[in-house]
Amino acid sequence: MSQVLKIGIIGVGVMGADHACNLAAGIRGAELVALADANQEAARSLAAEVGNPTVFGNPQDLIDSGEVDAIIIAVPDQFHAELTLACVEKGIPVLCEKPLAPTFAEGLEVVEAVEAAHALVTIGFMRRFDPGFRALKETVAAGSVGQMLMSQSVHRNVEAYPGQDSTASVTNSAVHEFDTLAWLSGVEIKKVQWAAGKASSLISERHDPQLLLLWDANDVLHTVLIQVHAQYGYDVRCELVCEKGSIELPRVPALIEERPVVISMEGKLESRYPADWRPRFAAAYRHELSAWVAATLEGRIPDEAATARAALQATNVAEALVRSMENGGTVVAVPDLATMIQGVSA
Ligand code: ISE
Repeated sequence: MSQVLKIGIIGVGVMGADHACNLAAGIRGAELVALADANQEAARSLAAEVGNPTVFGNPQDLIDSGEVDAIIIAVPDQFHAELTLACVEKGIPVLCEKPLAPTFAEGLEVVEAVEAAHALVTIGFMRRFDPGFRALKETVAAGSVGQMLMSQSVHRNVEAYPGQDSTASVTNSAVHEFDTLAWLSGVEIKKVQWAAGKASSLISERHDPQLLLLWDANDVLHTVLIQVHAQYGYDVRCELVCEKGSIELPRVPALIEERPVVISMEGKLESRYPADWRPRFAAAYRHELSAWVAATLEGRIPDEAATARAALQATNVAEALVRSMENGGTVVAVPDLATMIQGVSA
């Protein structure tokens, strides 16, 4: 592979455009050479902003073009598996947006293909590259706060994506927490329970908010409040309750790049919430891209990144929670991933 990684992006929606702008602004060792999207108008208009890469109307044409060394997949969740498989078949390294797939069955097929081919597939759980989440992990690992006993997370979006139901809050949004909590604690989630009470009257297609309970292999209880139609702003919180202290992320307003200060004036404390995840995780997305480009040039995936297998485990946890939801909130054991992977390939 050349010393410059020629990158193609499939999908020019919110995340495809974000990655394209980051690459165009300059990621060492990377060159954005192609975009693909059925929406040619959107693809051409993005291309004009990011250095005029070649525009393809069909993802497979980009994959077959021979013009790219690596591909970023940033399309709706239901197309992640098939496009990742198409890249694996061609031996093209991939950074695919999370989740690996909306269902375990689709994700399992990808993991088996990836592992059989020793393919370079990274899943974009970008919080692993966020300075705040990394500091949480490093602080726990340093040991002075003692063992982790519990954690409480909050994940809020301004408005739910239209046309989705309650399960999408778990499989598309809270799936971040399932990856993050396993990564932070170093062990897998073993048991889950879904709970909910009064729902917002502002949205009828799904139950919002929801409370998710997760027990890990050390019996640490993790709670996640997921609210995807919260109206006021994008808000992600995480507190780790440990034996000798507690560690938490600073409140979002202090972190976002567009307004990294809190103003006290005229008897008020003033700050702003971002409208979505891009400003909140801007640094994480840039670090993720830089690490992915550098590692891909060396023929590996970044050390901290989510592998296809780790991403499948997040979807495995999500499916257990959906089962709990469908059964009125029973406690559900998370099936053992290694057994299921062996079970299918045996
Ligand atoms: C969205 O798809 C993302 O990945 C965001 O990071 C997440 O916070 C949001 O809930 C998802 O819908």
